[in-house]
Amino acid sequence: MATRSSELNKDTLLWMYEKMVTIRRFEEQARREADAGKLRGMHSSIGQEAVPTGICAHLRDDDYILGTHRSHHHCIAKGLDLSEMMAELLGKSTGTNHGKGGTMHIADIDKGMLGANGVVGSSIPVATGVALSASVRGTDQVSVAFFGDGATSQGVLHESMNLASIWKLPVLFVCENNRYAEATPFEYAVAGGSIANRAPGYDMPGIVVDGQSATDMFEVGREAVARARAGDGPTLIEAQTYRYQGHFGADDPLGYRTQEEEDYYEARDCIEQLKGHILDGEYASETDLNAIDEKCVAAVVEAAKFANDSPFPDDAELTTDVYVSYP
Ligand SMILES: Cc1ncc(C[n+]2csc(CCOP(=O)(O)OP(=O)(O)O)c2C)c(N)n1
Repeated sequence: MATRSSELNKDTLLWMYEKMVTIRRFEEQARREADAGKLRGMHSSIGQEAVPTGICAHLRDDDYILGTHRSHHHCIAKGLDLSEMMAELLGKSTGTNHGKGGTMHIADIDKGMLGANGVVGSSIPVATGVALSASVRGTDQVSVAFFGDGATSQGVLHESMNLASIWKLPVLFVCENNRYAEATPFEYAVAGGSIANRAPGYDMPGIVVDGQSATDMFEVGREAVARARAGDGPTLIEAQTYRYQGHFGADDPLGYRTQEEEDYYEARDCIEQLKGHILDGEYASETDLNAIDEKCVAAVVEAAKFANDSPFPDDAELTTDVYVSYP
C-alpha cells in the first residue's frame, strides 16, 4: 500500500515541501558541526533536495534505496530519523550505524535505506541485486539506485542496465546530474552529451527531468515506480540538478564553474519553486509554510542536541559490527 497519494494534491505538496526544507536545514546544521570540527567534512546535497523527494514520495518503507557519498538528502527523503542521522555524522553510539559509518555510510534497513557509500557507482549493482531478490521472491518491492553523473561511464552501470532490462527487474536508475564529478565537467566526461540517451540501447525508458522541479520529479517518479512495481522493468532517469556548495565543502575553491552558472541555478532553487507552486495554487498560505519552516528548524535543532549530548561508542565496541555473523 502506498504511504501517500500518488496525486499532486495538497498533502503531497506539503509533504514534499517539508522534506525539502528539512533536508536543507539538516545540511546547514551538519556544515556548522563540521566547521566546529566535530566531523571531518561532508558532501552537501543543498540544491539537489527535489530529486530524492520526488522519487521517495512513491516509495514504501519496504522499498529500498541505495545512495552515494552525497546521501543525506536520500536518507531524509526515505524517512530516516534526523537525530540518529546527526549522531551518525558525529560518530556517536546513538547513530544509525552506532557511530561507525559516518556521513558516507548511513544505513537503516528498517526504513529501506541500504546504505550511502563512498565508492562511486556502488549503488548501481547493489540496487540491481536487491531488485533481483524482490523479483525472485515475488514481492512488488521496488529498488532505487541514486548515483551521480561521475558514475555513469563505469561499466557496472551498463552491465546492470542490461541485466535489469532482460530480467525486467523492479529498479530505478536515478542519475543526479549536477554537472560535475568533483571538478570534471559532465560535458567533458560523458560521450554523446546525454545520460538518458543510453537507455534505448538497453530497451528501457530514458527520461530527462528538471531536477530543480519537485513536481516534475514527482511525476517522473510516479511513472517509473509504477512501471517497476507492475513488473514492467527498469527506468533510467537523468535528473538535471546542481550542487550549490563545493564538492566536499568549504575547501573547494570552485574555480571550475562560473558565478553566472551558479546564479542561474540558484535563481531556480527547488524549494523556492515549490513554494511558488503551492502559493500560486492556493494549496496553503505563507503563514502555513512559515509554520512548516519553523517545524523543520525545530526538528534539526533537536537532532543536533541529541547528537551532541550522545556518547561516543565505548572502546570495547571497536571490533564489533565489523563483520556480519551469518546464521
Ligand atoms: C570508484 C571511485 N572512484 C573515485 C572516487 C573518488 N571520488 C569521490 S566523489 C567523486 C566524484 C563523484 O562525482 P558524481 O558521481 O558526479 O557525484 P557528485 O559528487 O557530483 O554527487 C570521485 C571521483 C571514489 N570515491 N570511488
